[in-house]
Amino acid sequence: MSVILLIVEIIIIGGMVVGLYQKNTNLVCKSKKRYDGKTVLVTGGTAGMGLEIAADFAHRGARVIVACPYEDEGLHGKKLIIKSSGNHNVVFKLLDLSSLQSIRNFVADILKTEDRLDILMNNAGVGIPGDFLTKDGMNFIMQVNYYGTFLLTMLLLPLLKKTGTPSEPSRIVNTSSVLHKFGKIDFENWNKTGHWAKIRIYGNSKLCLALFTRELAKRMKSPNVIVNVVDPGAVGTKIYNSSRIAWASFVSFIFLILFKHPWEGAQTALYAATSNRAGQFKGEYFKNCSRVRAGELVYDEKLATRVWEESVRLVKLSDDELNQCFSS
Ligand SMILES: NC(=O)c1ccc[n+]([C@@H]2O[C@H](COP(=O)([O-])OP(=O)(O)OC[C@H]3O[C@@H](n4cnc5c(N)ncnc54)[C@H](OP(=O)(O)O)[C@@H]3O)[C@@H](O)[C@H]2O)c1
Ligand SMILES: *[C@@H]1O[C@H](CO)[C@@H](O)[C@H](O)[C@H]1NC(C)=O
Ligand SMILES: *[C@@H]1O[C@H](CO)[C@@H](O)[C@H](O)[C@H]1NC(C)=O
Ligand SMILES: *[C@@H]1O[C@H](CO)[C@@H](O)[C@H](O)[C@H]1NC(C)=O
Ligand SMILES: CC(=O)N[C@H]1CO[C@H](CO)[C@@H](O)[C@@H]1O
Repeated sequence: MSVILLIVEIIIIGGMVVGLYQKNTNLVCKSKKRYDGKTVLVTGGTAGMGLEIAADFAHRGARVIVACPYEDEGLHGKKLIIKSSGNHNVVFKLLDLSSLQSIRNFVADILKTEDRLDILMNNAGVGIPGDFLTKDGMNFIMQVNYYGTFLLTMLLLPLLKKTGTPSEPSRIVNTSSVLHKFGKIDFENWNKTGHWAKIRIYGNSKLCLALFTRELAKRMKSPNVIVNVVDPGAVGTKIYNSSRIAWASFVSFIFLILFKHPWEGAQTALYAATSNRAGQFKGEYFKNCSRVRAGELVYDEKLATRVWEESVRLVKLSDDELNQCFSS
């Protein structure tokens, strides 16, 4: 018992130190770029950092689409964004990244209603709510944080490519985490349940995201789309409360107070999406509004290619769909 208490204390004190340091030295996005007449999609733009990112783009005049799996939460988020920005061009659409079918339905709907997509903010993600299989037979955390985001990105690429131009490329921003450094790629076991500690699954999913960002940047010959990945740092959101452990609520309460505010956490993603400087990079990793080096595994090109191939197979992307992503 006392060992557990000690661990809890270490987590809390460690969290306080890291959180306070990051919060007090957090850089903010300085770009004032306007997005009138442009369209931005923020997955999970209904809570936490996503809500801040969506509201920021609404302020900048964009048409903003937010997407999450719960109607009530989505409509509530939409209302908050309209209220804070005064921009009424905000749309909510249902999207459950833990279901391949839901992603396909969502994209079909987007292609019907939207004639352009300038920015895709892959923000949605879960913490460690549980270790179980989805109805697609994949590990839930991996599917929401990685496979789902992968499929969504690939299906939207043709529209992003059509919208972007060489002088004003469309942009994709993926959200990883420092925990990708503890991730491992193990193809035999990567969609299994009961095999990993849950925090490891989260790390694996974020490592895959970072690897994919590099691989996609490499494969993307078109100058019309650029892709990067960000680490927001330690941010006080409900993501820390998704575990059903008894003290998670308490720990998450501490984190809410000590970690960055979601607005602060959103700054690096906004930087990667809007700044001219970030727009010069492809497949890179950003933190604290600066380009930094990710974990070593992220630069393993062979691994990235293998992860790419396995992912294409797992999410059942057809050859035809793949061709549409990369044909010019
Ligand atoms: N907070 C941190 O310290 C931290 C650190 C590193 C990286 N990150 C990453 O930052 C991103 C944003 O996290 P956050 O801290 O802002 O978390 P959050 O407050 O929990 O927000 C997560 C968002 O994702 C949505 N979402 C969850 N499951 C989904 C699904 N199956 N399909 C579609 N959308 C779904 C949520 O919608 P609902 O609310 O409707 O469920 C919510 O809008 C995540 O990718 C996270 O991994 C966070
Ligand atoms: C963020 O960047 C600033 C300026 O380079 C630096 O002073 C600060 O220590 C950085 N903060 C973190 C958490 O890395
Ligand atoms: C974002 O990650 C997804 C996988 O989740 C991947 O398909 C896509 O290539 C990545 N996009 C960028 C811009 O890195
Ligand atoms: C965490 O989640 C639990 C259960 O959903 C909720 O009762 C509690 O208020 C939440 N705590 C925080 C700090 O958000
Ligand atoms: C449902 C599903 O795709 N399951 C896969 C999980 O991963 C193993 C190993 O790669 C595959 O063989 C399964 O098909």
